[in-house]
Amino acid sequence: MKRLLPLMAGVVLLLSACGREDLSTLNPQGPVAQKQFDLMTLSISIMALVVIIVFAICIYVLIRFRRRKGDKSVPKQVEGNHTLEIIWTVIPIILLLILGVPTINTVFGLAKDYSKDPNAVQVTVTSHQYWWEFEYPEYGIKTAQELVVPTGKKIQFTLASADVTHAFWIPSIGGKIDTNAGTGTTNKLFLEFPKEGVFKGKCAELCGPSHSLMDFKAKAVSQASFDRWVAAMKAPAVLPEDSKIKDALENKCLSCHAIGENNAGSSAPNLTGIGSRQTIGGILYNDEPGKSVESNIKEWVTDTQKVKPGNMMPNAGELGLTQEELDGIAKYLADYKLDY
Ligand SMILES: [Cu+2]
Repeated sequence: MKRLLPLMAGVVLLLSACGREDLSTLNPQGPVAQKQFDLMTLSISIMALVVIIVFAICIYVLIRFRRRKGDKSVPKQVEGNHTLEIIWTVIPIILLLILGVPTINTVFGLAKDYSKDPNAVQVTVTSHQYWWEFEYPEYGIKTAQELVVPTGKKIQFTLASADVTHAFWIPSIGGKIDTNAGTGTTNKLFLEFPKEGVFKGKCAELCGPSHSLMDFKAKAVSQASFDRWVAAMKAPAVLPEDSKIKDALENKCLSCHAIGENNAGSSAPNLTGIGSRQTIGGILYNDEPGKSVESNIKEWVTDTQKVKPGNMMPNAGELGLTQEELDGIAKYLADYKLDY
């Protein structure tokens, strides 16, 4: 037992999702996740009840009717019993109804489409290897890796993929749903965030070598804060004062990335307000000891393949960025914060 303790402690840590944000479906933080959790609880309870009763009867029969020493007689042969047959047909039907009615109700309830609801916030999600793009068509803004949503509203997602199939999942809020590739079709999902906070999202469909690193954040804020964020996102970007850094940024970054109102490039994550994001690349935390937005941007750009193997971003060498340019761009981006 003593030897098993460390192993069990490890398993508990593993199962309790030891990251900083809750990545557990077992601790729902919104009504969608709550309904999914309730369904799980209901079906596991019913199944557990059936297992316990069946095993109890089995064990009882094995012991009570076992062949005793010296007993060579053939037991009474019984075939067919109407009462028993009715019982073991009716009980499963009742159990299936108890399981089926709420399941169908919830599944259809959660498939509701709020695309036309004027009170819902519309978000178009495009998944890429290995990052997430969030577009708010009503506001004309695009962001990446950090989804910002107001609390207390329905958030209607319309999802598709730019390359291979991924799946959008915020375990403690709800989901998941595939983002399909190449079919021209979109999937829909609505979620609700009753509480302010940061919730971790994951890609839930094996999509390549950095699949497990394809994290994102969902940041739920008050309506007033959300409105300030939208305004800040729409405000014109102030480009670096130093013309050398500005040129490097424009020529080497903005051909793929967009910043502020500069929407020239959009094949890579939108960088507007990247200085206020919690992570760089969705996985390098800016608030860890010894780390900062600036150091993480440098770490990322210096060797993008080391951070996220298989991703599409060229590294500093391939981009022909000098150390001075990299330092200047990292500092500029780190200072590019949004107030909201
Ligand atoms: Cu994936």
